[in-house]
Amino acid sequence: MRKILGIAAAAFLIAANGAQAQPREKIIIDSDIGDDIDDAFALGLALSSPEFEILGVSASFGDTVTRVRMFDRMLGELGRSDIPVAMGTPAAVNLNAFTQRRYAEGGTMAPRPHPNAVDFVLEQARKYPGQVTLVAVGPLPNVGAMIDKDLGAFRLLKQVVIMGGSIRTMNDPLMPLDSTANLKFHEVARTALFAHGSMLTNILAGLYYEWSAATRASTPILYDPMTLASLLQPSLCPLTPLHITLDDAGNTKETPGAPNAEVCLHSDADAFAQFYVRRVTGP
Ligand SMILES: [Ca+2]
Repeated sequence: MRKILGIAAAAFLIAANGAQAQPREKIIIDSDIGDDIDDAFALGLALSSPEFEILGVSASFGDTVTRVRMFDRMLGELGRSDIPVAMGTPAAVNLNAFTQRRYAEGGTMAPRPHPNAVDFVLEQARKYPGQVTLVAVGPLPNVGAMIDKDLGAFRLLKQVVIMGGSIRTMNDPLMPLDSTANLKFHEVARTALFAHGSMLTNILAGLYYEWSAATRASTPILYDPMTLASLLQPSLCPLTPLHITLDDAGNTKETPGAPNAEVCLHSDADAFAQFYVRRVTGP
């Protein structure tokens, strides 16, 4: 169930109307990095985008211990150990294979503290009220825990951009109309990216081959980077205002009412792939 769904907090709607010039967008990426390959590609896009000030990243869902190791190694190898790495509560349940475990466990980075993910995000929201965009590209136990812990602080976020949910699914939440399922990263784009030869593209290439060996797949689908790309270039994934509610089974439903979310219903795969390669290989 993969789909981009941007949920705007009330504070975001007010801030958007104000449209004040901001030099850089403060973001935090909450991610299940290490399972599918697209989280690493999302981090790569964020690190390649001067429009973003990355306040931190946080590991969510399942084996968060190994996820923070992967974050530490990637950020360390890229000279960005200044970016805090927060850790969500580890859970024994992880339905997905950790396909990039060898890389994650192979780092030799010096140990550093990992703040609690929930506390870290809420602290940043309080510190920069109305300025922080939370980008959630994995399952949402961290986000749920933030809401449970301090809804008032959570509402201080500027917006929450989520890769998740399903809309107009014909009563089958496991087979959604997926606005990002077409984002296949084909060989031409991969070759252009991996031939670039920077530290970042070399890391992404290595992760890709590890993921490919583990999954026996060759064409990744870059769901997660679209969350960031949609912030950088909104035309790649135009947003439709909808009123969204959750039913008791956790399904997102389009219901009558004033819009409370902006939802990407369609995306342009070729334009996205070109944008991604251009951005990550750019100056
Ligand atoms: Ca993910």
